[in-house]
Amino acid sequence: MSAISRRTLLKGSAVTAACFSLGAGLAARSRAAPSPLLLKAQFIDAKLANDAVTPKLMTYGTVDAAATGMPPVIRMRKGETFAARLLNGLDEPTTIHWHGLRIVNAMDGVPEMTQPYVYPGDSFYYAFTPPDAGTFWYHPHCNTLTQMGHGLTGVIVVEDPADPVFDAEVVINLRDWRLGKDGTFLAPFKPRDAARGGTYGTIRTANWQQEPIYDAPAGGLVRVRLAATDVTRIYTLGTEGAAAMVIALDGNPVVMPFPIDRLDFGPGQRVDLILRMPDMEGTLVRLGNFRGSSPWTIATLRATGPSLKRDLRDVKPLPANSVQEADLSVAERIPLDFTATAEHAPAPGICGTLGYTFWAINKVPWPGDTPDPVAPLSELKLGRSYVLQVRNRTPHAHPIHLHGLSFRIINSNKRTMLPPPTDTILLLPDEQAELGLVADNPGDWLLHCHIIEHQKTGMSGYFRIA
Ligand SMILES: [Cu+2]
Repeated sequence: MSAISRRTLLKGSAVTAACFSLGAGLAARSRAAPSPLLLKAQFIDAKLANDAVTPKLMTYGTVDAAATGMPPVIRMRKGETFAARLLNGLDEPTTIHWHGLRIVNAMDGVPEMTQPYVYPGDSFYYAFTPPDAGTFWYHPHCNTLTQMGHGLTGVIVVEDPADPVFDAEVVINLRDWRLGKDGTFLAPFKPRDAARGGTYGTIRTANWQQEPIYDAPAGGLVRVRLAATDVTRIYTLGTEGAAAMVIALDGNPVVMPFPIDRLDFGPGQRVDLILRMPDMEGTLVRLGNFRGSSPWTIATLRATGPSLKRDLRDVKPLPANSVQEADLSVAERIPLDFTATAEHAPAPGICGTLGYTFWAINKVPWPGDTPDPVAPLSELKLGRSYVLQVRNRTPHAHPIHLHGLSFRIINSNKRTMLPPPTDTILLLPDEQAELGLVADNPGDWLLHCHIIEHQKTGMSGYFRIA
């Protein structure tokens, strides 16, 4: 496999070509009305494991028969308008949510809340301006356990012209699949597991491949962008064979890059690393998951060519995104308790219910993506500061994601090091934390666990900002 250098990416991908055309020639005109990237949600057959072909995977975009079939890595520019047309080639309604992007509510992709369902054969036009650079991702917000579980998760890279330049970049879409031995999909979940940590896949992949190998220049500095797009799995990331520093978490640069050692990140979260390749050609660097008792390889980087002899200290810091800091002296406190709840069946919804209720926020289980949503968790005043007092009263970790806003973890009974602003906190068992935010984006914004079984069996709600 060839090196995925920045140059190659810019030249090689159809997606980038589409994005790139925005900046070329008719710059002034296309800035106002960029030609949309076509994202066709569709079925394909592809090989994910050994010899078995999996029929009816779901993906986005133009599928290149020679490629894996994975949804494209979408490249955007910070502060520049991006546009895409979702065309629904599936046999059920869908939408696209742009995870982590602080964009206008009408583009957030939550059916019944921010937009209508996009029915089979119909289109929806998305256009927005990403305010932050970093690593993000996209997925449906409709019948998500099936649609995401069957393939509809893609990575977004938002570039900043002021980003430091690396010798290579590797983008990794990290996820599992629940497949039987014949390659066909198993039931998406087991109720018994949904009421615990979630149901795991049977096949683990990086970029829809098992343990892929990527070439990178020997002695070079590689930016590795990882997005955990799985519906269940929490990863403990580590590297072997090279020095690596964490430079950004969930899209935002860390103030002081730190050696990775072992880093937990859950569904919905992203990690950006800078890795210094070994000098000797052919040397392998392993990115692994070290969670649990038997670590396994996510992907391998192979040093190629003569050493570039770079130094990790050569890298300039990433430019910060401008996220407003909450004024803690006046911030209103909002308690949010995440709990298990007594089981009962929710009302069926067009966008899929799992038929169970296991979880709740402030004792209220979300009834599912129904046309009659429950009241907001809280109504926030536009521009005001708030502190969410989150308490995990369960023995399981929950990656809690807030749409449309970034928040900062102010304190926690389970952490010594606090990350940069984020859209997703991996709330640890029995963790109590305070999250500061400024309600600077009007609209209805979901807050939910990104273990999709938890989300779909009650651990969901929303804030209204006006
Ligand atoms: Cu959860």
